[in-house]
Amino acid sequence: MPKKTIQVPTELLNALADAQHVVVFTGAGVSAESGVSTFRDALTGLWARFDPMQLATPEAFLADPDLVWGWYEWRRQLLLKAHPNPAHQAIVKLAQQVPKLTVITQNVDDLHERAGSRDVLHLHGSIFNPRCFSCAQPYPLKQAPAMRHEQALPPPTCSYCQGMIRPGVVWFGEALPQAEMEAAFAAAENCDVLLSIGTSGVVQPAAQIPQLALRSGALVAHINLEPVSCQHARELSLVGVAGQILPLLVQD
Ligand code: BJW
Ligand code: ZN
Repeated sequence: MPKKTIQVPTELLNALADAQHVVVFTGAGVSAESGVSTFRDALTGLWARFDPMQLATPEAFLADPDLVWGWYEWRRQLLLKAHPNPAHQAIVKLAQQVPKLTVITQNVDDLHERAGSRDVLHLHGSIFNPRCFSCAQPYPLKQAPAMRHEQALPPPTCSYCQGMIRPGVVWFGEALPQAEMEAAFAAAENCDVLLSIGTSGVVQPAAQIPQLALRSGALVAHINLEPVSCQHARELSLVGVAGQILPLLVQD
């Protein structure tokens, strides 16, 4: 299929050229072209096949730890095989072309880091940093048996308190990590341009970040497969895949 021609608004290119501080705020869509499933896309999203309330809450983990741990182990193994895509790479390049760039992600993968981004603020934790459910002691991941599909797997046990090891992600009803949250909100309030990439913008409190940037006078550009409704004069929607649009925002 021929690639769609995308016109980047001059207003955005000019704002990026003049910006002192750019914030890149990402969601699952930025990793979609790496083969990582999003959550809410109608046919391919994880929540089309799995019930978030049975997998992504502390109550679900306590009710069926093997189901939840096995599901996350399966996703972790898929992520180990994935590679950063042109969107992750363009963000690294953009960081070299502006005085300051902060990456804030809702993703639990490490594809920004593997592309070369530094000091990424992970609002929803990391699938690679499990910890004890009882005493929060970090757990060094060991190689698990290879999985070809999702399957139940008992979680390992904490060597300090014998508690169950849980995935290091933020589940529904849990607080976001405070330091990351404060740094992310401060960056949004102090940036000139915010790029909101591949997020449905429905999960709180992360969804407030573009709004905060707008209220602080920044230009906000949404980059998404779907048009994003823009209520503000300094808000733009660029429709298309992130891996095609992001490279158009950086110089070769
Ligand atoms: C592309 C593309 C391409 C595709 N290019 N674009 C009412 C009821 C119950 C709860 C609540 C409620 N109202 C508010 C809440 C709270 C809740 C919440 O917001 N729920 C809403 C869903 C209703 N929030 C919380 O519970 C948070 N905690 C909290 O509020 O705590 C309060 C508290 C304070 C103090 C003490 C204690 C508590 C925590 C939220 C945690 C979210 N966790 C998850 C799972 C992480 C672990 C895991 O990976 O399994 O995080 S949910 C899931 O959604 C994941 C994501 O990070 C997050 C956001 O999703 P994202 O990234 O936007 O993905 P999608 O799939 O939604 O969108 C992808 C987009 O990309 C789409 O728009 C596509 O079009 C686009 N796209 N391909 C460009 N190639
Ligand atoms: Zn423990």
